[in-house]
Amino acid sequence: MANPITFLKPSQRDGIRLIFREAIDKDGFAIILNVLPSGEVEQILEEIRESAPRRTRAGVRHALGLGPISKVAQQPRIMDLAQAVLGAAAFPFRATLFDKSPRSNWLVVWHQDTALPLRERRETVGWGPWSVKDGVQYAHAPAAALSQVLALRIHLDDSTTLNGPLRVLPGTHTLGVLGDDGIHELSTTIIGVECLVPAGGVLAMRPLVIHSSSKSHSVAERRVLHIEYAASSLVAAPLDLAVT
Ligand SMILES: O=C(O)CCC(=O)C(=O)O
Repeated sequence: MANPITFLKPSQRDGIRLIFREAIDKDGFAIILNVLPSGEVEQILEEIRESAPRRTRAGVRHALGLGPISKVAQQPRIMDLAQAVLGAAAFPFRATLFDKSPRSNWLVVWHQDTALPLRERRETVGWGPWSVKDGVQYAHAPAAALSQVLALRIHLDDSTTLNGPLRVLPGTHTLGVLGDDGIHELSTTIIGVECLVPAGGVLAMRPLVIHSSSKSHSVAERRVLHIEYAASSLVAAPLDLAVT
């Protein structure tokens, strides 16, 4: 289990931000506890329920247009985490609500997140192959663009060893964009870390850190808001990132 970072007094903010940045640089991920109080988590869940989003099996994709989710993405403590790593111009560009439960149970094999949503399809060296998901254009991106992205996974339920938590291979974000064989090889040589995060905590991760998750073996839901932030509107230049 990774050493979690806890938010302490505002006077300790600069020290905590430094520890956080160092963990992201070294391991490609970090866990921060107690970012949102439990009352706020309950309220977010209630607001999402009321907005009745259209869902797929894994949850809700392209969710940044939903009021309650956009509000979480801009919440000052969440923005502060994104800015600690990406700088003051950081902004959210994509949100996914991953909802894993006995009713909708799923797994993902070891992979890196390499596709970025783009405003339009323009063949560009280093980008591709292209695809369309839910009407949004996607291209696999070069490592230089992905290294300017950070995902903040806001836990709306406790993630436990039983309900299909995310597992990561520490340090693999530094290895660039890997093929299936390379990913498989690393998954047999590096010891995976289970990211057990209580509700209200955040798992921050680089998209290139190799990750996976298994099916849930619990009745407890595991809802996670996965929000991706870019360091600036130019990270996909000469292409334009879509906000979705
Ligand atoms: O939430 C999970 O279990 C998997 C998420 C994932 O695979 C991803 O963000 O690419």
